[in-house]
Amino acid sequence: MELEIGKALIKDGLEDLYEYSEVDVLIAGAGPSGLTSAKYLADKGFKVVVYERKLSFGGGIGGGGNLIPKIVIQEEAIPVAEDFKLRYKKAGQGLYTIDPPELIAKLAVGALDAGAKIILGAYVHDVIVRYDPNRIIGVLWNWSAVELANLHVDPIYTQSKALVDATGHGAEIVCIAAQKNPELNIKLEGERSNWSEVSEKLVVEYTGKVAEGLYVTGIAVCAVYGLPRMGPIFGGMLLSGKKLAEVIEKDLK
Ligand code: 48F
Repeated sequence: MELEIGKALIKDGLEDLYEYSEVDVLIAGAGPSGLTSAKYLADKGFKVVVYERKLSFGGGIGGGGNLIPKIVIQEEAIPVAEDFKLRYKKAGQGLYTIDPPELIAKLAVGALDAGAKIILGAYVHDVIVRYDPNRIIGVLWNWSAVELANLHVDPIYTQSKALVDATGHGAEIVCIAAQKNPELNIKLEGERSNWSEVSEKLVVEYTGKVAEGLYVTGIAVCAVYGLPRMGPIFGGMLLSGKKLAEVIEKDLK
């Protein structure tokens, strides 16, 4: 039986990696913004893969606000919450609370049921770039275990029409693209201090294309465009993920 177990996972696992080495949309990060955009993009018929550095999804959701087991969304995000069949409770002027485990689970189920592929324990290490015209055409990725063990193991490639930075506060992918490729003319402003009301609106407004083939969603938008952060309110993350799916749909169709 052991032989069959090993063969089953090697065959199907490697077949999946082969199948997803070329995609329409590659999303780095399975936090709220990445999972939301994965669902809406897969719903629109795009081939979507999400690479998540950790062995679990949800990003910053699990810790709630200050480890208090609730997160907050605002009225504007209720339609997205409904799309994911989330249960929410009114908690004051235009604000609603959600249990973090429910948000994590239902965002992931939404993305998976729509047809997105999620690969856990894998991180985006670098971008693949072409010039004249300047564009990003994919990534180099590797297993997080390799990164943690500090091993020198070369990463491999995934080709994408659209690469999405949903990596959170550090905007890791946009940083790498900007630092290694001055030709792309990407200027990183750095995240500013908290102003929830303003940030929740601006993060959605600025969600979109950073360079040809490269997009940003979620809190990473703040780091790229010098916007204030917002704390444990997540409506902007959901709305940013949804908006990004619309932007990419327009660009790819
Ligand atoms: O940090 P994260 O939850 O980003 P987000 O979707 O949401 C932000 C909120 O959680 C919160 C906030 C708003 O209220 O301020 O912080 O913008 O999820 C980012 C995910 O990306 C993974 C990381 O492990 C996390 O799960 N990640 C980071 N770098 C990489 C990565 C990488 N290079 N490759 C793959 N995954």
